[in-house]
Amino acid sequence: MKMVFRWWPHGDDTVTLEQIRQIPGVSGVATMFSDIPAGEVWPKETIFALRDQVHAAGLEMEVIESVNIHEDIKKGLSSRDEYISNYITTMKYLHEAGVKCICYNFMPVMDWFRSQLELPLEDGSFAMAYDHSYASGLSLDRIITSMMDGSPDMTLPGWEPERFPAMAKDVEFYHGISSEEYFRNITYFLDAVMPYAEEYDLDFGVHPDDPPWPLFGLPKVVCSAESIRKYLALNNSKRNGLTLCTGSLGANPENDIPAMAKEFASMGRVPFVHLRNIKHTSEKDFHESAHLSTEGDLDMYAIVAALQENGFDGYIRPDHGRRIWSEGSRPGYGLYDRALGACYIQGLWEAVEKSRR
Ligand code: DNO
Repeated sequence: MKMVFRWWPHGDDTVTLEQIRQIPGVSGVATMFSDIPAGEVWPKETIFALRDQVHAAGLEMEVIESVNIHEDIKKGLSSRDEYISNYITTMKYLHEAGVKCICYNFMPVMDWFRSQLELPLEDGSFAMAYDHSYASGLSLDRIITSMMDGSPDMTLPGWEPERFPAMAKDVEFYHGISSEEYFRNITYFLDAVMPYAEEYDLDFGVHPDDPPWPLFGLPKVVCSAESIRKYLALNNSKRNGLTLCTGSLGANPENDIPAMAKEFASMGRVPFVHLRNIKHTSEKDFHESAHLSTEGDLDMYAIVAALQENGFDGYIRPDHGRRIWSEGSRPGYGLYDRALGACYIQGLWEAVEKSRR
């Protein structure tokens, strides 16, 4: 297992590489270029310059989160071939720079969604929250402003402002296509890309839908054990894997996360894990919590044990943290609470390892 930490380059993060280097046990970053629009080739020199910067700070750059998929690929338009070809060129350059794992998602139009970015908790910290009746009643304009309100200075991952003008039209487009057709578009992409993932030694981890149920009338892709099985079977390459995001999948109390960790890790199809905890306030309402099992509804020990006992040998990163100690940062991506999470997860990992001897 390698512990990594999500980080944005080019001044788009309040956290520095030097700070990340001082978190015990963290070997590298999961990073991306948020300033390059989806569909464009990532220039080789830009990738290499970033790799050198990360290495100079004493860290590795083996995980990319994310190389985003252009909407035309998701929609299955004829222009997709060019975007897929660009994607493959980016994969080649990433491989040449030593990257081993690509996290991506196939959520139509938008990435993860929260109804509140700064819910005050009893202990004086702030966490991101989701209220289902509020979210399901939102208009698209309101969706965008609600995600932007709490993040005035930085783009939220998956919510890059240049995408906003097309969002309303895109949502409408998906209302007109069936889930079968959407899955055919995914298969087309995977069939084109997986042979290169093998050639370039790159593990792909699709990120689950967050929240893991239908919202805004958009097709849902990866939200339950059954849908993960379906996704992995779309292309049988071992490189076609899952980013096991415990907080995304765990938002549905019916999802048994330790069982999922066991099933998919034992298949060798989990290259990357996002570990975080959440606390339900009702079946579909929740807020994010500190990583500890005692702070949320997920049994983090059971998840770590299931991963380790089933041969997981990939990357783990602490996922969203709360805002604590008055830190200003990207929502969910401050230094402090994620650093506490990284240490806690490593404590669990060591405990499981020693108890198995
Ligand atoms: C949210 C993240 C996601 C994730 C993408 C992967 O904080 O976990 O934005 O990076 O879905 O493509």
